[in-house]
Amino acid sequence: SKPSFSNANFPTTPEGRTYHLGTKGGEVANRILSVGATQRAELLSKLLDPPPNGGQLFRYLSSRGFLTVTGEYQGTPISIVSTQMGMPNMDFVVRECRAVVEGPMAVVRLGTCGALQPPASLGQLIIAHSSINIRRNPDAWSDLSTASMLPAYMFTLPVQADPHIVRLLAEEASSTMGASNVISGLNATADSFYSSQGRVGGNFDDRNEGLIEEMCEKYPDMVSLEMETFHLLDMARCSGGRVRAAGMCLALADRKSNEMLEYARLEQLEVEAGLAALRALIKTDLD
Ligand code: R1P
Repeated sequence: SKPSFSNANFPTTPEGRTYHLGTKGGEVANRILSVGATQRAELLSKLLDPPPNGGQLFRYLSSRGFLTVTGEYQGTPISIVSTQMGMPNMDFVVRECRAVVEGPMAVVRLGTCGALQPPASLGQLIIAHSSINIRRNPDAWSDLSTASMLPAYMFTLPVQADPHIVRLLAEEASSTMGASNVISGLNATADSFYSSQGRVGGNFDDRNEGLIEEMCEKYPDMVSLEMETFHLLDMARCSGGRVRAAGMCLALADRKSNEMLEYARLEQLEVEAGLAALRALIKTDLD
């Protein structure tokens, strides 16, 4: 049967389950690893400590497809949350986890991304020391006579990741993956996998043929392109210090050469990067 929700401002069930993630107090740890794919959440949940007495990890798959797995890593409570794709989904994850967790929180995103320009290359783990947001500006397509003067894509100012977590991620990832496979730089979070990431195709008037070159020219240290990190960092910035956050991504695509990483290699890299994320999360100072 469908649960009933009250309070249209922030809907919850009578027992306090949130509207989209479906979790309630006591089910989510204050250290969270956010990953895009449910399969990645399942894979990384195998790295958590085996529950005592042959028990099971806490798992909740919401009707909207968000999976939360909660357990411990080396004795410290951790939740792994599959966040799906894009900024609205990251918004649900940060806000609805924040609503059910007590005390300070740390959130690390482990995603996949496109490698934009050197030193980024395929298969690397790219840690975002900061991120900008790139979005398509629909007004540029309006019927107004002035529309052609508007930029088709807009770039925000950068928002910083938590420097303490970034440092821990870099240290831990260098040890699980090898320092030469880990870089850090400016990330860009786009509002589309296609238009605002400079992918060109014939079906839509995207006006993005020069977008990749424009990004590289404007931001020489921009290394990764994906769809969530900026919003996570922006939410942390607006949390009054109650959410500390950082994001990192495995480079699955090379946006200059158009090469893709062999999928068979991804799982091993996800495990190595996932271990680094878990180790950094348990070392994160939350006081
Ligand atoms: C697009 O294919 C998705 O992959 C990347 C992008 O940010 C977007 O969510 O990250 P994830 O692998 O974490 O989903």
